[in-house]
Amino acid sequence: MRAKPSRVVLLLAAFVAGLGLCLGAIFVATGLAPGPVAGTAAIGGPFHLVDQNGKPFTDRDMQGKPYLVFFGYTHCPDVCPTTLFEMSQLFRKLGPQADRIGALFITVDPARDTTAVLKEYMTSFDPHLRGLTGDPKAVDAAIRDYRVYAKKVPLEGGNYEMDHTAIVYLMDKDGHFVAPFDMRRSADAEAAQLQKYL
Ligand SMILES: [Cu+2]
Repeated sequence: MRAKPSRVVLLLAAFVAGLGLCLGAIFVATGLAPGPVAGTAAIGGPFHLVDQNGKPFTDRDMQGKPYLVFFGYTHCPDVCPTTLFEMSQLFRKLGPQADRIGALFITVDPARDTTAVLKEYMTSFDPHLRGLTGDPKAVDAAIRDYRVYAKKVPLEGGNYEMDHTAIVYLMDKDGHFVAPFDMRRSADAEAAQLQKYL
């Protein structure tokens, strides 16, 4: 285990800066303050992936449910397992409402994260959490559409880690990006926010 909080903070800062630039561009282009639709349209979108059971899974499968999206990879030493563990606590807190809310873990490492690897990995977490992988091109498209940063970092011995954006995205029932979802709160506070989007 090797902690890299500074890296995560940097990635978060890069994302926020990118979002700021993006909103700024919209502001300049339209001459209007960005509204909720104009400002959020650039994050997320249709995707065509495969879940941990090998079934095709697209954004349409989430229609009618608010959902969380988190990008990562199963070999991640710290950030991913921690985030998925916290998400599992949140889903336990939601009780029966958890069935009306989704959570997607999309791999940034489809070469290693096959459906079989994801299936085994996801057994460690709440069953409402769904692991998604797929054709590398389809995964790349999702990474791009969510403006995720993901980069291979070679390790000694031929292995590698992935540096990646560690943001949890909150999407509404229509699949529109709402805001980054703050996982540093209590599960109660997180659940209260999600319930507003049911
Ligand atoms: Cu990770």
